[in-house]
Amino acid sequence: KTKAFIMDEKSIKRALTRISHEIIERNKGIENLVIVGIKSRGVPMAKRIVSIIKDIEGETVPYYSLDISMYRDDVNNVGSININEESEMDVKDKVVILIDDVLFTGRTVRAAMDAIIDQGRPRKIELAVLIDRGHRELPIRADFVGKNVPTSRNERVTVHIEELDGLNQVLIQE
Ligand code: 3GP
Ligand code: 5GP
Ligand code: MG
Repeated sequence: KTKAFIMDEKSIKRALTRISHEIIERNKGIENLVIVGIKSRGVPMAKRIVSIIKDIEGETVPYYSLDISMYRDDVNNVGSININEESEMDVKDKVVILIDDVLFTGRTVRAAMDAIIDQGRPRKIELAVLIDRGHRELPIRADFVGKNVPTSRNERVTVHIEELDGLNQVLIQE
């Protein structure tokens, strides 16, 4: 059951544009930046951010996809990191920007940081999320947030991204 509409296509676009500007500003440019999208919906978001950064800075930042669904501490530890771009992630001495749709307990991000650090020692890791819904179980926070959405634990934030779902919107459901 839908409880509230949180973002439409335009507000998602504005949020990703703002986040792209903030990433560039915070890092004083795009030198040594690497963008990593986390599993399904973080991946098209990462691609959009790369494309917005290209429009602003004129260069394509290297980007990768990370599937940590089997890497979490609360799911069984079968399988491993799946990096589905052609090359290995080159993160050594880079500033890695992790991108995900929803930040909740923080366990996904913790697993993602583990996976990345296994590939090499980044100079810094920063986190960008479209929605922060609260309820952290680890000392993790996002550097760039599209929208803070207070939720109760049993609610679900549904994120629809055009590339996967055919439309762009964020809703709260229970
Ligand atoms: P995503 O992989 O595109 O991010 O976590 C797997 C999928 O389940 C996520 O899609 C997310 O959209 C959806 N999901 C919805 N509510 C929850 C939730 O409370 N926890 C988790 N882990 N996933 C949720
Ligand atoms: P965490 O690991 O922080 O608990 O959850 C983050 C991951 O789980 C994100 O990748 C996200 O896809 C998914 N997730 C957790 N809660 C929600 C939610 O309410 N809505 C959606 N769409 N995804 C969620
Ligand atoms: Mg996600």
